[in-house]
Amino acid sequence: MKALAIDLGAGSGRAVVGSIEEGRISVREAHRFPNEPVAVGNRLYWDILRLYHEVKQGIRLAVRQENGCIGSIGIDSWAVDFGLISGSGELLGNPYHYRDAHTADAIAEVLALPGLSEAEVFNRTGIQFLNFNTIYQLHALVRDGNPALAKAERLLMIPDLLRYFLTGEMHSEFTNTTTTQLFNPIRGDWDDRLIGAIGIDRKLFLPPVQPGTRVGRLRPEVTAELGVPAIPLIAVGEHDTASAVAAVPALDEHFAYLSCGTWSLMGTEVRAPVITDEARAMNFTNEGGVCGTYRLLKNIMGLWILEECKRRWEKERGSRLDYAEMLAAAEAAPAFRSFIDPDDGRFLHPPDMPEAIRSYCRERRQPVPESIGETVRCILESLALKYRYVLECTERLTGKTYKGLHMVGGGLRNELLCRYTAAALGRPVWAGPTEGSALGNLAVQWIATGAIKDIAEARAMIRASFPVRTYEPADREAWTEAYRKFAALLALA
Ligand code: LFR
Repeated sequence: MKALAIDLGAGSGRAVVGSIEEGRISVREAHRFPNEPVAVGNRLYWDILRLYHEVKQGIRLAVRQENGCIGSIGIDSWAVDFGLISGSGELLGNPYHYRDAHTADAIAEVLALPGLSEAEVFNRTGIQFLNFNTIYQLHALVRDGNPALAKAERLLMIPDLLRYFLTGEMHSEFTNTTTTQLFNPIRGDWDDRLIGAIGIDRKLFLPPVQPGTRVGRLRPEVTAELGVPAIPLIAVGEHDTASAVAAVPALDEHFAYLSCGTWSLMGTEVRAPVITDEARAMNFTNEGGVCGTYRLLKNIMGLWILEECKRRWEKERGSRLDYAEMLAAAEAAPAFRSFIDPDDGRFLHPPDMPEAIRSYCRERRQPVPESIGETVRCILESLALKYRYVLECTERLTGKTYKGLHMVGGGLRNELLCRYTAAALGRPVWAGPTEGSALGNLAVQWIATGAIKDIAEARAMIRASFPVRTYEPADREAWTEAYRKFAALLALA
């Protein structure tokens, strides 16, 4: 039976139909739509009703194109953002975008609350400190006297919310739940102490359901509107990164991955969260995974920096720029001239990304990248070098050595980045599939319906069905020297 994955990314959403024939998986995009956040004054929102409208169009088109043969639906999206639901079941306002500036100082504010400290929050959750985590967003709403919060009965993460609109049932999916930094993986439940400390009512939070759980069917109003049957929904790894990791075509039990898109998420899969002082010092996270796993990883700012530069340059030129042109200019630019720390806070949501890069280089007394080629080269080299650092941190935390790196996600289309990554790591990169999250979403649906036995079989099938391209390391000496400079610049231990 075919399954439908709704996969929402920060820039676009897709409805992807997956099929299995003779042990091979194939995918087909039934619908793609833009996801454009909306700025109102200094606030930044997701256009959630438009997204819901497009999700419905995706379901309608997929069912029509497949002659009704869609057996189940799963939804995944970015993490940490949420909607608040009233006692009468209505959405109370537009969800904020995680790049909204209201949480700029929120980590320090929360850690200054009575009884809280960095160690306390990390030991209870195992989650990295990112200022947009749900805990800090909720704190900002309390601090600012947000009126919706006072009326809220339930909190639903973005995929939970869209699923609720489709089915009328409210559930809190586990992988996304963990990204709130309010879930305690040791106790296996929401952390009452943290929820109380930020002044939030415990009633907002539903017991988490594991990926693979059946979570309702399309409600009658939806089936009537779209002219489709009452298709069941399955909770998948609803955090897109959980789905991407589920789709890593690794044949070994221990492997390192990089999910490469707007964000770069790098780490490994573990059986139990690694909650140690060392993990906290490196600001690693332990997010929930599928099939009883955890994802020990770190967020790296990723191709967002490049996408934002592109947006800015296109605005300045008044015409479109294509990636091939940008990458060719980068290759022609001089190597290792200046580096940035991609995770410097200034790159989270600056009004002018190329200027943010120039200001970083100026402050560090490095040559300032001016042209498109120089800037792109600086971004891609810096990302690749940061990957080396994070991979080595992962090895320190697990005590394992990884022979190479699996890269999945749309970012692999950037071949220059794959090449630089292999060179910076001094190890091979196995790049593919580009479909990361949508495939992991489908895999969990198929495991739930019995079409695939378990996650190991799913990964082997993905490996057999999609090309994986190997990039071998090159220019070792030059990259080793570049890493030494990069590590000194960022004062990496
Ligand atoms: C990637 C991702 C990351 C999360 C970030 C914000 O798409 O889901 O895992 O940290 O978006 O939600």
